[in-house]
Amino acid sequence: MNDLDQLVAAATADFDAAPTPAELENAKARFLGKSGRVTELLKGLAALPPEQKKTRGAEINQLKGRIEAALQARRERLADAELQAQLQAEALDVTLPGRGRGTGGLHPVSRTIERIEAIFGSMGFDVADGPEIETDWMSFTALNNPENHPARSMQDTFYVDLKDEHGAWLNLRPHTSPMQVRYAQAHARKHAPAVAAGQAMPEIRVIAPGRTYRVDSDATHSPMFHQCEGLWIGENVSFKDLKVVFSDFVRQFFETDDFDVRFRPSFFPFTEPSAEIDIAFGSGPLAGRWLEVAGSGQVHPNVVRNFGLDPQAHIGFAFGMGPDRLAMLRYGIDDLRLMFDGDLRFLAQFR
Ligand code: 2NL
Repeated sequence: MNDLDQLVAAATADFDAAPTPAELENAKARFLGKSGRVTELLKGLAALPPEQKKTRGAEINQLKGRIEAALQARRERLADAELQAQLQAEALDVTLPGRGRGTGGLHPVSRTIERIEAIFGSMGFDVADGPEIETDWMSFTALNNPENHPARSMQDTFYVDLKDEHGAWLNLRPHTSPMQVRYAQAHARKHAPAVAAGQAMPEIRVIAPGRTYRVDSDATHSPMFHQCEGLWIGENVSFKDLKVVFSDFVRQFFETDDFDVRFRPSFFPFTEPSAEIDIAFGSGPLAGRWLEVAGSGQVHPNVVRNFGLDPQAHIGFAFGMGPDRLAMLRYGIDDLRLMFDGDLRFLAQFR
């Protein structure tokens, strides 16, 4: 091995020992840099006689080429190693199961209202909608509430700091009845020409579910709660129809035939006669206890008149129930406040 071969071997060893690209560049400088060993050899040419210069020069250039090739080979190996290390570090196991995405769900009260709508829908009932801020006439007067009835008081009803065109304060509807009044009025207007021409008016069959507001707050009362009222008006709609419709609703809602229904005399200004509807299951965790599930009655003639209809020709019943309480009974929830706290530990159970 001559001195030039030794130099190539030394450079190759030096390059191969460099662990990083930066250290490889330092090693390169030691051989190919301004005062590197190959550069020193080239400087040495000047001292040689002209006949040796040519061959020695060619040898040194060849040596330089071999060292550069060794350098390039090491560079490529280092770059390759770096790429491999990076791929290793960023490795993804595409076979791992995903973390999944959180799924939401309908609130138990929304689910209950959807069930009520579906069941009454199957019995031909339409679904009414309407404003939550109401006039005094819609919330109280139309429903036969006397002018001095306590329900109208600031203690019982939330008022809005705005007056209607008659100078009466607007209120947050204390029940969903105003939606039915609006629905019945629109129905009466729509069919008035046909009725005037002696034709029969199509029956009114509607339910009105939605948010309602009363000044009341404890374990069993929330200032915002839900109601679902129902109204069926025709030429000959009786309490018997109410009993059939409501019993069928209970059967479908609770998915059981094993219950009794009882109508207990009561009083509401908007119905006469009036009754509370109680049910008692024959089996299950609530078996044997009478549970009050709705208020009901034959719509008062004054209210039928306020619909824009003749109480001599149109008769029917109405009922009102609380989806919040129905949801509690169906799902076995014991505190109303859980319904409106928005606690995900509670809500996630209904996904
Ligand atoms: C209750 C009482 C009831 C009604 C609601 C009603 C609506 C119109 C006309 C006549 Cl537009 N009545 N609704 C009737 C009787 C009882 O609900 O305790 N609800 C939870």
